[in-house]
Amino acid sequence: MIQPEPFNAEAPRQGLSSDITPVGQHYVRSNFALPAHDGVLRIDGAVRHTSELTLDDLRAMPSIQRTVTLECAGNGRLAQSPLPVGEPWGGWAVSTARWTGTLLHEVLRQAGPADDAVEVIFHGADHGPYYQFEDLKYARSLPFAHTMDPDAEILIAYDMNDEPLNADHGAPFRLIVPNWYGVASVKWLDRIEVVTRPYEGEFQTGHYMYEWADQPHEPVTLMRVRARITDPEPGQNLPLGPCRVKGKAWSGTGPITRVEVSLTGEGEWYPAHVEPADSPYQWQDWHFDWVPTTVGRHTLRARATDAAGNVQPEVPPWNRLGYGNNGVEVQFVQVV
Ligand SMILES: Nc1nc2c(c(=O)[nH]1)N[C@H]1C(S)=C(S)[C@@H](COP(=O)(O)O)O[C@H]1N2
Ligand SMILES: [Mo]
Repeated sequence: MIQPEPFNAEAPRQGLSSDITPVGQHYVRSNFALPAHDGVLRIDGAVRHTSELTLDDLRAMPSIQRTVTLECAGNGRLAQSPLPVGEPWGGWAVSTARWTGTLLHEVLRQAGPADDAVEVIFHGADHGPYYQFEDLKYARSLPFAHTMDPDAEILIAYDMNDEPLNADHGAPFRLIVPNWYGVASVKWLDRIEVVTRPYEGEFQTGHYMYEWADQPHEPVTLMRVRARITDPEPGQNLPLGPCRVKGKAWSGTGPITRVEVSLTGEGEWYPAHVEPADSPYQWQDWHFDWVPTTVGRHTLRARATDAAGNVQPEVPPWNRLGYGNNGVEVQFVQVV
């Protein structure tokens, strides 16, 4: 657990052992205390028809179900050096759930967005003190074209793993934005506001920004390609003989096409077996059969490549708030 109030927790190791993370094991990232939500979703701003939808209204619309891996942009912050500011996430702020909901673009189309719309702001009901702000509400925007793209399959979700969304994950409804870091998937959604100017709120331009040393700052968007070793555990004792190294890999820019494993620091990489994706937005299993021939300490590294050609770097560029750390992990095991 990162902190009890507001509750923030990584997934336990078992949360990455199957395709779907059980609800009680899914990581939780909440910036503020659990909010009261009046059960109404307002759709307003630059639209022809302002409307108010309830959970029943959303459930009455056509529903779709998508399995989506969410990762916090701060996942892996602890492994960056020097240590950036922010919650000390290790490497388990990533999980996968089956989400059921209404397609965002259909809800927006019914509202009749203005021709000069440029972005859509998603407001959460949660709020509280935040750095220099006495009482800030959680809100993030997406480019208008992305929200209206049927292929983006952005959901207003109300069920998680076939159960009604619980309080920690955003009841009664939340946004789910496939391929993007979790920050875009606004929980406790209570207002969808179409705007004709770029949104400049704190969660858009202050936090959840890559503050590069030598390039203009930019908001975090798509999840970066990454592999995790889930078995064996770090420091685990293994008997001499065949061993299956297992893990998960995911990316916001296309399916994983390759995972390689290295057994020394010298950079000889061997191909792992990668399972095809069951669906486009979910992590993939990989494994590597290894036969250690000497007792003692051995190192393991895993490196993923995605369909867009992105490869995990050894050391990703450092940024002040420590986002998007997809550096190759090093772990050791003891062969005894
Ligand atoms: N309203 C609201 N939505 C939010 C947040 C929040 O603090 N408030 N946190 C975001 C972040 S940073 C992440 S990583 C995901 C986490 O979703 P989860 O808690 O369901 O895993 O929710 C996002 N949506
Ligand atoms: Mo996050």
